[in-house]
Amino acid sequence: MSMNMTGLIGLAAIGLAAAASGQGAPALVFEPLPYAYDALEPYIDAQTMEIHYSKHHQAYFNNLVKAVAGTAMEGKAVEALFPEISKLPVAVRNNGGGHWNHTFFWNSMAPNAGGTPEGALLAAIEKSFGSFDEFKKQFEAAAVGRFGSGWAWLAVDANGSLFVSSTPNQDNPLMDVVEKRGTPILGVDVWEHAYYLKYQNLRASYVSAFWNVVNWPEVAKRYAATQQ
Ligand code: MN3
Repeated sequence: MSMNMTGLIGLAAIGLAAAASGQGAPALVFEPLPYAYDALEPYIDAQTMEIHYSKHHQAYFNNLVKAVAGTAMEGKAVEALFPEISKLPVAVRNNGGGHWNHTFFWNSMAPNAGGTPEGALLAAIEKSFGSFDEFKKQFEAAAVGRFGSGWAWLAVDANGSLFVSSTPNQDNPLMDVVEKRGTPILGVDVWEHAYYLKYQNLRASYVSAFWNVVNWPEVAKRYAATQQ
């Protein structure tokens, strides 16, 4: 009985992956959260994590799968769509951004993290911003100053230099619709759904707490990948 159930679930999962890609290769994957819902307590509370991941992110993913089904976009990695997102349906921009940004965000954080970056990443931050503290100030200002819903980013431009920016809604620096394009290496979600249960209207307190969960080794890996 349990083997049959497992087999059925496995088949259903393969069917979904095939339907999403159109080629049998799972181009769109709703990855498991890389830690438990309560792993980032007390900075990000378990209830917020659970709703954010299992309701908000899941909905972006489901709507993205629907938006690309039966089109030439099916089977493509979502980030492959961003350089020409201005020409694609708004549902792909919003839900493709929503899916990619959240996957990126979950992996930007880790339990027992925070502290300061090291090595080449720290050197690049100091070169572009003067100091780590000055970078934090600019990143917080971008996050707190974003009017309405959106994101703040640390990204690498075409010359390999770091910059801070913010984008509205589910846009990100990989898209051809943003003011300054680049490859993001850190991002923070400043939609109210990311912090309202714990911080209410105090977005600045949430952003300031975010530093305690930043996964700097992962950010450093992303930075190194842009320098090759
Ligand atoms: Mn969100």
